[in-house]
Amino acid sequence: MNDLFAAPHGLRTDLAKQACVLHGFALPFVDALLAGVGCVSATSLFRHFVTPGGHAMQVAMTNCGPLGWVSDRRGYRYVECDPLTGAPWPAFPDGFLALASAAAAEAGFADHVPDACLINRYAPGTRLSLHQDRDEDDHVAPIVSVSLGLPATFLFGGFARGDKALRVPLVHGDVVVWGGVDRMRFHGVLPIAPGLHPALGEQRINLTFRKVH
Ligand code: MD3
Ligand code: FE
Repeated sequence: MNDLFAAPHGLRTDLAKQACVLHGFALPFVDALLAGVGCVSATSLFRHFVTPGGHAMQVAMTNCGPLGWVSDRRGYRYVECDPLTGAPWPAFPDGFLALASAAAAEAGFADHVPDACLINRYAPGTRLSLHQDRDEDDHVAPIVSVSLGLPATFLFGGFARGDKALRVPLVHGDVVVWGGVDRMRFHGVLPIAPGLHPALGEQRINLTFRKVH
């Protein structure tokens, strides 16, 4: 969608040696991505996982692809089946893998084939506190993150929780790719500001493509 919330396509911002923002890279894929999120979430509903500490997460989540990330009182892990349906997670919808590998290649990671896509949904006021993604076996393979809907401010941190974090504004259609030496950086999302996105309304959707095994 060509609107004021979107970034110009083609620009790139390097955040670190092996982390960058590909501004507007997902714009040509947006219709397919939104249709895919609709299909996936009709089968495997968005839900608020409970953390091992017993708190419901603010971000609502679902998954598609061979593996999905889940959390409960027993911990965080990747599983083949949705605990709500008992069935395998929905397959990657059309366009998902093509976008993920094209973005990874553009960022310098050739032949990236993810086996999981975590879909996060943020309402205004929702935040994601600083964390590392360490539940995957592969701590070097890139993660491709696609932002849709309301804008967000990312926190791009260092390798210790207390390291100073860069604030990175992200808008509808932006893709962030990070891997290699930057794969284990702490990161998070500041509370989403209230707003109404023309295509998505009062929400931000983030897709993260990962290689688990
Ligand atoms: C990682 N999601 O699901 S991805 C997650 O927007 C997660 O929903 C966020 O973190 C979201 O685990 C962030 C984008 C991102 C951006 C910059 C990073 C991840 C990063 C810098 C270093 C490491
Ligand atoms: Fe993360």
